[in-house]
Order: sequence, then structure tokens, then C-alpha cells
Amino acid sequence: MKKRPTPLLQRYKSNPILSASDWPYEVNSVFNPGAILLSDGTTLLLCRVEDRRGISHLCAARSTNGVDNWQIDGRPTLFPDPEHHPEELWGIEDPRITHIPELDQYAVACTAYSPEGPGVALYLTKDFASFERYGLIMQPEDKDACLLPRRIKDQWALIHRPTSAPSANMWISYSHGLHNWGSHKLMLEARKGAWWDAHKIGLSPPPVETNRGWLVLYHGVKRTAAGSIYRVGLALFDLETPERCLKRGDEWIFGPEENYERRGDVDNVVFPCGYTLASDGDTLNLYYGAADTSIGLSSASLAALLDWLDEHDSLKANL
Ligand code: BMA
Repeated sequence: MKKRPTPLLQRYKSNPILSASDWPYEVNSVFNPGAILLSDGTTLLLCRVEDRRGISHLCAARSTNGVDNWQIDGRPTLFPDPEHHPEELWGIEDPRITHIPELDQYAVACTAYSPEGPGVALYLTKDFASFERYGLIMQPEDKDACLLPRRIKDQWALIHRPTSAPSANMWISYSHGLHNWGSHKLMLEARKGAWWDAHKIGLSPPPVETNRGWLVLYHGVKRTAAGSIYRVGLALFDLETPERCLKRGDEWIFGPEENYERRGDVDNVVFPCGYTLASDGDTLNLYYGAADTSIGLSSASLAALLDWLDEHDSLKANL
């Protein structure tokens, strides 16, 4: 087995970049942020904020360099509204943001949590101040969802992760109008047995469109006697038939190593929900939840990730 020369993902030296003590109001934890680069170059993180009841809402943090000096909204940006949306009774979690040029809007896909279980809710916004609620678009149990930024053969495409015990796999579904979804296709299956991504996987940030295909970072969960370990791996999918997997990495590329990733409200979790691409067109800034407690930043070269996938393709190796 070849030794990896340098880590594919480099952690920012002053991680974690955001935590509960930075918040302008009292909260328990901040983690699993969606991320987007706004047209003026500002990085916007839509952070999952867990209050001291245990219920999550979303709060926007903005920074001109994507690293520090975060301007955090003084109150929740998107708060559950269970009176009108019962699917949000236990909170809104883990946003994935996609800019949709055709609609001139951002689509935010979240996990809406209620006594019925976690389901996928969709919100559209122009300004991250007011949001149009599309309600539950995938019934429980389903989560880890994201809208692709453009139509695929005339239809919108949504990646999501329904749970059908004992395994949880990634699916893609299609829609003409964003409300009703069908043509469901299995996209990527959890592996089995001893693998790092056995039994349970899900999309991490929105897929990155490259000329070789949609580059997907996904999380895999390994259950051990000491609890679960959440790590991140890579796969590549066909641009016009995104359910077709072209390559799948064998090893994970990012896992809990630092103390703030190993210890927290939930130990041993790195959980990215968003990225921004730097102006060099190659540097991917990945924003992730660390141990369900704080937010970390790590960076990678897009070209290096694609090259690594060429060398570590488990489909080619028939694993
Ligand atoms: C997953 C999601 C994430 C969370 C992770 C670890 O199932 O609910 O929000 O970060 O578990 O607790």
C-alpha cells in the first residue's frame, strides 16, 4: 500500500473557526454548516445551531475571506415554524445550499425533524433573510439532501438518503416542478462488513461539477463497540446521468483526528455540508461540523482529489 505524501485535505491552523462562544445569543453548539460564495465574494455559512432545548435552527455567518471576522446574524435566520410546518417541530438541521442560476435563487435542502422522523424540506431564498418554504419534499426517514444546480434532461434532480434499515444508501430523484418527485434511482450503496463506509452513507456537501463528472464527497459511518465514526470519501458520477457512478474511492480521505473532532457532544464526527471554490478554480474550502460541537475548515486541490480518485478507484479494482 502506497503511503500518502501529504494529506489531501489541510486543516486551517486556527480551527475550529466558529463555536458556540462566538454566537451573539445563547446556544449549545454550532456545526454542520451549508456554505456558498455570494456574488460579491462574501462567504456565507448557514450554520446549524442547536439551542439549549436540543432543537436546531439555522443562522447565517458572513466573512469576506471565508476564514475569520465572521458577522453573525443577531438572531436565528431560519427558525422552525411548527404551527404552519409540523415537520419542523424538532428543528431544522444540516443545510446544503445550491445556487440555481435558472431561478436566480438559492435552494436550501435541510433535514426537518419531527415525531414522524427526519425528512427532507426545501427552502428557496434570494437573500438569506426571507425564505419560501416548499415543505417536506421527501417523507421520513430521509436526510442528507441537495438540489443539483441545473436541470438534467429537463428535470430538477435531488440527491437524498432514505433510510431502510439495516442500510442507508444515496438515491437521486427527479422533478419537473420541485414539489413532486419521482424516477427514483439508487445512486451509491453503503458497503458492507468491515469497510469504513459500511451500512450507512450520505451526501456531504453539494456535488462539485467538473469536466470529468460530478465529484461527490460523501460521509460513511462505521459502527464500532465504542460508537460510530463519521468519515468522508469520494466518488465521481456521470454529468448527464448522475445516478451512474464512474469511480469510487477505496479509503476515506478525511476523518476525525484532531481533539475538537474526536471529542464533543458526539465524539468522532467530521460532517461537511458545504464548500466554496476559490478564484483559482482549484482550491476547495470545505466547511464541516466537528463532533457536533463546532465548525472547522479544511482545504483541498480539486485536481488532486480527482487524481487521487483515479489511483484509488475501487470499481476499477473490482473491490
Ligand atoms: C447524523 C446527522 C448529523 C450529525 C451526525 C453525528 O445522523 O444527524 O447531523 O452530525 O449524525 O451525530
